[in-house]
Amino acid sequence: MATRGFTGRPSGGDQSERIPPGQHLVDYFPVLTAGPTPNIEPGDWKFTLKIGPRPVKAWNWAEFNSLPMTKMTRDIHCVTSWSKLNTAWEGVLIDDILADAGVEHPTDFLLAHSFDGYSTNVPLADLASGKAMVALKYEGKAIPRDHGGPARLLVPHLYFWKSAKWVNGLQFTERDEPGFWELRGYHIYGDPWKEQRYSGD
Ligand SMILES: Nc1nc2c(c(=O)[nH]1)N[C@H]1C(S)=C(S)[C@@H](COP(=O)(O)O)O[C@H]1N2
Ligand SMILES: [Mo]
Repeated sequence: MATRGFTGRPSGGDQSERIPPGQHLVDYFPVLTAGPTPNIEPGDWKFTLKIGPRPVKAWNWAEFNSLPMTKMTRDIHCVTSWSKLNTAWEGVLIDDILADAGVEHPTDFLLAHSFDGYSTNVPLADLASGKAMVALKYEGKAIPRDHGGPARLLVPHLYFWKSAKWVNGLQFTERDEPGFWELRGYHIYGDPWKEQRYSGD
């Protein structure tokens, strides 16, 4: 690739190479929520891991906060066409949640569930191996409530609807079961680089 000269771009390379097709860059942080924003006090917070209908482990806020913390800075891509670069998160890798529960690979698929009734499906391969986390902090601070605080899923390599806000559980499922938006016409997988916006894309 030809040198582009001293344009002051970050060492990550040309920014335009980081914007998937059909997306445009924003520098603010839009809020997108299907319903009202829930208010979850730490004392009411609980995160449950299930295999099918069977709960295998649950953590309260203090227990969850004592799990290993990992930082992750990633670009995010919303299906409504905005992308935001270098968003900085801190939280618990899905790998570390599964390890704490002593669960490895009961099935290939999961549903994430949220306090507002939202759900979204993600294959285990896209949650494990350091790819995804339950984030507890954004830009060094508690995640603002409208962005999913106190805790949200972060699956940055898929469209942002997969990053369930106010997440309160992960459930292994036998099959790839559509969640809230996937039942309403969004793509079952949602790879922004393949523009998998709607079912049929
Ligand atoms: N629980 C819950 N999570 C959710 C949503 C929602 O309505 N409820 N909206 C999704 C959609 S469509 C997007 S684009 C992102 C938006 O996250 P943001 O509001 O922090 O930008 O959250 C996703 N996670
Ligand atoms: Mo979205």
